[in-house]
Amino acid sequence: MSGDGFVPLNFRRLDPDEMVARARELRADLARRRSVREFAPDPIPAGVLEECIRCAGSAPSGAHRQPWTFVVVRDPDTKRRIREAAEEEERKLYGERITDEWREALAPLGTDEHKPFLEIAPALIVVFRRAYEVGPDGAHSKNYYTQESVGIACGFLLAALHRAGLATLTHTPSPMGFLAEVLERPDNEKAYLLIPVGYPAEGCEVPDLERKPLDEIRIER
Ligand code: IYR
Repeated sequence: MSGDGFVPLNFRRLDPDEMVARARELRADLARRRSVREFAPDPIPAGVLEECIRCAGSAPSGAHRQPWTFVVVRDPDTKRRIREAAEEEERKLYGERITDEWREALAPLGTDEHKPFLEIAPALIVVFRRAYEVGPDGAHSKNYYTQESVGIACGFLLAALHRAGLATLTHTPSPMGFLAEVLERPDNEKAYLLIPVGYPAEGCEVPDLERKPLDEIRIER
């Protein structure tokens, strides 16, 4: 079917051996990705984040509404304000709101209310979910499956940043309402994920975690 807003699909079949080899290569590369909480302050080479955000923007989305905005924060003063607001929320979380069960679950990660990486990382990518759109006349139009769409886009983004040689953290200070305030985002944008990005600090260590083997995550029918 051509015309009517349709174009031919750009697709080529691969040899079976090449299919497995490509899948294995990506798997081995992504297996090395780890969430990092200690960053070096070195700046990110020009153009890298832009290409990675284009990659995120290629994700599928409900009714192709592309319901995402990626705010790149490199300004030290803005990073400081984000750190201060995040630490204020996290102090309440670790001090009062956290349950014993949650505290135990987090213990192996060694996290606490101190978030110096929010200032040290050369960039923070703050991902916003566009719950709806606002037309020029102020009328609201619906977006669809925004949680799923933005989640998939974040997956693309994390994979792209890793492939480009950068370390990331998926950080979810809770509640995250302060991010829309600090970054002066409109009411239709809801903070979804805060991703510090950069090079890992010299000597950076990460928790000794294992991934579930295939036979625990895959079922064939
Ligand atoms: N947002 C807090 C707590 C936290 C929660 C989960 I679930 C984690 O996997 C890691 C941390 C913090 O960032 O410290």
